[in-house]
Amino acid sequence: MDVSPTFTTLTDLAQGSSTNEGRYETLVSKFTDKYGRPPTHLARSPGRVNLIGEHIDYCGYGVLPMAIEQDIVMAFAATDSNTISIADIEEDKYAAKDIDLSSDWRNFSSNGAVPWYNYFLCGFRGIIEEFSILSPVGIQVMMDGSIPPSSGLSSSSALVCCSSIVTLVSNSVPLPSKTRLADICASSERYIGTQGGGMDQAVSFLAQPGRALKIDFNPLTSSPVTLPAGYSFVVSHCGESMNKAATFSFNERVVECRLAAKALASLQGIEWRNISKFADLQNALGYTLKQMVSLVQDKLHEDSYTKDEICGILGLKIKGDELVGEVLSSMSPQAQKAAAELSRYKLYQRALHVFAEADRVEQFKMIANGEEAVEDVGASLGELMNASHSSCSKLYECSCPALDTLVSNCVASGASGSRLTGAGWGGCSVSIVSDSSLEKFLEGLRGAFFKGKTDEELKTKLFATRPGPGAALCHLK
Ligand code: ADP
Ligand code: NG1
Ligand code: MG
Repeated sequence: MDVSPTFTTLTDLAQGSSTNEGRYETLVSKFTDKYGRPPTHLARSPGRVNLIGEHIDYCGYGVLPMAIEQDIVMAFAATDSNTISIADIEEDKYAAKDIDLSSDWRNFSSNGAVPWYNYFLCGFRGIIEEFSILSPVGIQVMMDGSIPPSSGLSSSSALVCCSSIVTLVSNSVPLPSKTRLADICASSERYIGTQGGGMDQAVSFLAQPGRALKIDFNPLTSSPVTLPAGYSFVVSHCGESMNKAATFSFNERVVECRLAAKALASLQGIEWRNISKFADLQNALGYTLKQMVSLVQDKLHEDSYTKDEICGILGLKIKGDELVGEVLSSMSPQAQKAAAELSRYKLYQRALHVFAEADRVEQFKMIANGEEAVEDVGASLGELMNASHSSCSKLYECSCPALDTLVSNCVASGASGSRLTGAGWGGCSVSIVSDSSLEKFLEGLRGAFFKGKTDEELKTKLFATRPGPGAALCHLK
């Protein structure tokens, strides 16, 4: 199955989105001004809001996101040069770049700040390696993004996914299935340095208008989830943002989860070298998620673990400093560096969050799809979202004071539930709000958390969202 839908007119490409009027025409004309000829195609990939299931995709557990209408769009054309020329319509923020394909462009290492075009190169590299394209053509690209960056709405993966379509089409490779593309992009985004899961790329390709998705991994599958009638999902921004690839926090959490899975395996008499993720361990034990929660409470202690203590649990007769090289050598250099610089690891708290959160995802799906009867669907989903936020904030420590304040404000303003969405440490919350409370909810936030903000500023900081369509390609005549 191709990336679908594919379109031949800009009007069709803009379907399902209220924010795109004139946007594609502007992008085409900016491309033409810069490169002296019109683009041959446009590609788009949406961002997403994750309704529940945070920091568990890379542990092997299912998540429940939906695509939003905000997206990354690229106008592009292949060239017979040996250069990728990439520009963004916000050129002051994202300076244009020419990448010589005969140079060492695969060297992604960066000290701190990550150049924005490296995300394009992730998608590009993923495709040329997967399809063994030995002499990739040059490409001219003009890009426009409407997803608030570094805010948990997955602007990075939208960029990587869009780049993969651009690379395929420019090199005349037939579009593979959406699940294959999602898998390729999940792997290739790791070139940026973060050891993420596959949620963002999967939903960007597989999204269905009007439906959230329950996405499972190994192998990648998705099934639609019905959202309750009479409720809206509202995204709001706490005012702080964080680039996950420029900081250690994201990789530190992945490392703690890997170490906790191996430590628990060893404590249960299972060969820890065969266990990478919590889901591997659960499969090996044949336990339910609730039994996994009890296992964590019984076997791990709340005090953080030193490297020496973990070596002892794993039966390794090495110095603590050698733990990372011995146990985490398959992780990215950036993740290994994050692991090495941590002196203590919170195994109990991270493990408890993951197993309980995975269980909340299952409950959310069953309640939303009417497979489990409850008195008040919106209230029950809201409770699960509140519990998820509390766990993210207290056990996983991936919130921040501004985000905690925003989430409390959302609940105080009448949301049935609210939680951070995406990786966290800043960025957005998502709230479930009954239609009868929506006006009061928006008023409450405008009058308190967002006091003093203009309507224009609020457009990207407070908006209701509906499940939108996935990635698309438009052939321009
Ligand atoms: P997110 O939660 O949005 O996925 P990440 O930290 O993973 O945040 O990635 C954000 C990065 O993606 C930005 O720092 C920037 O490099 C890149 N990016 C996002 N949107 C754009 C855009 N419109 N133009 C150029 N680069 C972008
Ligand atoms: P964001 O916040 O969009 O960068 C990241 C990961 C997801 C997932 C969430 C937390 C990537 C590309 N994305 O998302 O896989 O782990 O955090 O649930 O690594
Ligand atoms: Mg991201």
